[in-house]
Amino acid sequence: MPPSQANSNDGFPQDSLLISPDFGARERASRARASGIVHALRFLLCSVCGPERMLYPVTHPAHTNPRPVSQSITRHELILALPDATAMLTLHHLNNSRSQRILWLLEALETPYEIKRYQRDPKTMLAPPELKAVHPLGKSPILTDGDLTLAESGLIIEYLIDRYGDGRFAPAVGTAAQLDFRYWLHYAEGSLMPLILLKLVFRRVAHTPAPFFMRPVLRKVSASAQDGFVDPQLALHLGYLNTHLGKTGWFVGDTVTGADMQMSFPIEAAEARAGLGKYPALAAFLSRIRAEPAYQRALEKGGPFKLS
Ligand SMILES: N[C@@H](CCC(=O)N[C@@H](CS)C(=O)NCC(=O)O)C(=O)O
Repeated sequence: MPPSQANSNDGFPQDSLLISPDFGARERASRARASGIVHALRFLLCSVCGPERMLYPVTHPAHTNPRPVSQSITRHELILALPDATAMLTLHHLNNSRSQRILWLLEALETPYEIKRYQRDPKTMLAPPELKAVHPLGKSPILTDGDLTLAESGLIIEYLIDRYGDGRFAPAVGTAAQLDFRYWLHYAEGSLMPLILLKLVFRRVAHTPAPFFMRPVLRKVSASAQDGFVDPQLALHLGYLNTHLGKTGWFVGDTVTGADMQMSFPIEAAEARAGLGKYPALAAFLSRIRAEPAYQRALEKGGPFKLS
């Protein structure tokens, strides 16, 4: 039998298109060698530059302090190189809004800031037009820091922690926990909030003022959207969060981080719009964060906070 057709111990012909166990072992060994070399190089780099630089070979955008594209710098350096780090932080705060989570972080950081307040239109619940002068979408929160104007709460949390955190409220850069941390920053607005918003919208649809003959139709549309999609999806997500929080009580690690601040708003909104009776770890999370001194100071600063 030609060697190319000889069977391996596991019965795979050696010339098979299937990858034989032997091939897998060779490939793993070669990957391990390559990764060993990469680790050794990283170690050398690390001892010269520090661990953050090792893990973030990013290019620097062309602004105040341009560097050659090939030169690696840390995310922290990027943040510190942003223009005008000395100006006062201003939070553009809308009542009863996601901005409350940023107030909590600012209070926890104990860094000086000022609040500019905006009130929702009591009928439409929309922000007043003045907020559009700060950012074209006119949504809150918006943070200004010197020449910088930042929108999106997840970004604002990352920015504040990177620039003013001194290592607090987020896991170290380059660790797996930091990926978890960023996961929750994205998840809160990307996955959970859309469902909670749908819940609010379909609840309202049922009570929209309409001619009497339309009302049963609206109620039917509302009920079938909630029963057929929104409620089962919410149950899926809230169950997932309940299991996760059941472990340490916090979203990342065993202490409060910016991830808890970001997740606080959708969980407060879920309590108001769907109830947390079936999710004891979520209810316990709310009690835990409400006991945090910085959270309480943020409530005093932000004014009444009641989601419906
Ligand atoms: N994804 C954005 C959402 C911002 C947002 O929609 N904010 C709401 C308050 S919770 C708002 O400004 N609503 C008033 C409006 O839309 O006019 C974030 O996380 O910052």
